[in-house]
Amino acid sequence: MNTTFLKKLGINKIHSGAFDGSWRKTKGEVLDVRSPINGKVVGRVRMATPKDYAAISKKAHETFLRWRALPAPQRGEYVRQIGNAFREHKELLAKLVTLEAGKIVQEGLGEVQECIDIADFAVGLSRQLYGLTIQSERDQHHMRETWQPLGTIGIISAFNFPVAVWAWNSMLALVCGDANIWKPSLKTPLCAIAMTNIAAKVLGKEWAPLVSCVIGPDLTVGSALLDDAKVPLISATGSTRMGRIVGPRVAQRFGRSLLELGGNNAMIIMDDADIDLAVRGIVFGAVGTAGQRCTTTRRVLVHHKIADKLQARLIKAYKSCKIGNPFDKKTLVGPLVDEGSATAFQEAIVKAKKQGGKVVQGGKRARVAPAIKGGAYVQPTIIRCPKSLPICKEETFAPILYIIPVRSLDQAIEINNDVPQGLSSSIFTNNVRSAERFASATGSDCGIANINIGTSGAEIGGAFGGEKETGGGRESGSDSWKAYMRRQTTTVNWGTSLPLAQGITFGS
Ligand code: UN1
Repeated sequence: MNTTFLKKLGINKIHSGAFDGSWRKTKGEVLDVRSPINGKVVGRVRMATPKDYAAISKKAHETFLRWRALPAPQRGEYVRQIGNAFREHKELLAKLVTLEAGKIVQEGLGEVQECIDIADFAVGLSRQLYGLTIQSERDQHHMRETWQPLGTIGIISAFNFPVAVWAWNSMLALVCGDANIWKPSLKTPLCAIAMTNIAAKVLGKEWAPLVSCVIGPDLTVGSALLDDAKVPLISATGSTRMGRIVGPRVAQRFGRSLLELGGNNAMIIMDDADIDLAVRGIVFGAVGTAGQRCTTTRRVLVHHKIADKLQARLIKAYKSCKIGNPFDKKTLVGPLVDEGSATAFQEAIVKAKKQGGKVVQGGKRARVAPAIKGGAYVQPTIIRCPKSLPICKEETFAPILYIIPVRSLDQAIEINNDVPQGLSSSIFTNNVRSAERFASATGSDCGIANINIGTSGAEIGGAFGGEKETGGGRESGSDSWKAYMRRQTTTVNWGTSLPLAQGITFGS
């Protein structure tokens, strides 16, 4: 595979794993970075140590102290230029996402577009960041609520969105007046190096430590980040298992965490649904990114009257999905990230069968061209279940779809909600009552409840995240920016006396 383009993104043969304005001379172990496409090493990173981390944190904090004083629209101007730099590098970055995360080219481009979009969104926000004015009970007084910069934000990101999730967090954090330290997945450090280089170049020497980056082992460098009292917010995306460690650990020091963890997303297909739309929505949601999105469609809850028909349509559509090299324009399904994921895929299928599920499509490792044999390619799989089985409540990060027939909307909503996770959900129906019921207080309990579109592929303008074991955090659009700031209440007395609240008289 041709990797000469890495040079254009400033990635060296053995790259340093610690950035605090410039790439430090790290002393940690060397990490081999493998492409999921063929399992071959495409880069090397000399990882950071806790000592590197300490230096980075200090510099980020010092830079934050100056950055927070800059008017927010001036901060936004830097972010505007960073967004433009992402635009200029869109193709190259997408290529890197494909190489390192194994996404097909279209999805790689889409991911970089998310970075551009959130930068644009953040620029607009930089002239807003609205607070409130509040009536005071005291004469010649008024109250206001303002939003102030928070500090250095720790960003922990997963392999499956190796550039966008950082951008969601860091572009908002920058306009909010914060610095950030990025700890990317050890499976996709090259994407982090490239993004850091692009943003740092725009920020220049004075501000580059705002986009610090640390690539190192979870147990040493990750722990240092979690325990760092100078990092008031940790925004972590990844597994529920990871979130269970991050949440309590950060809370222990009264830090905040913004968690975006696993999903187990269902699509409800009613008997009045537009089946053509539903099939397209399911295929993109379940097969796209080889089933490795936190928003991937994992369950189809279909009205029993149309279950067989829908299943037949899906099988037909699945058979036409080309599996293979994600650089090949015809490919729709690239590799899983590594062998471990392929093993989890196979184990889930064995379990599902034992529990009464029937594999009606796929179920095996996929046969691919010899040149990419080293990758973990699997067949997108459909398992028909007589009812919701225990395995249907688990998130397996692979393209496995459970089809579960339901008798009514009530039952569909009940099964939709009867899982530990609560990220995304959707309904396909042409009945406005069913649609609105699904997205009401008595409907889906997820952070995302879509109508006549799939569970994945959210736009950046909405708040993104979910409930229960998904972690409760919201990032990206809407008012998610508030997580990156501290709220301040100010009461102003513009009169000549000092009345106390609650009518208290104190002394004379
Ligand atoms: C993730 O998988 O962590 O809605 C994020 C989507 C994407 C983001 C997924 N915009 O599928």
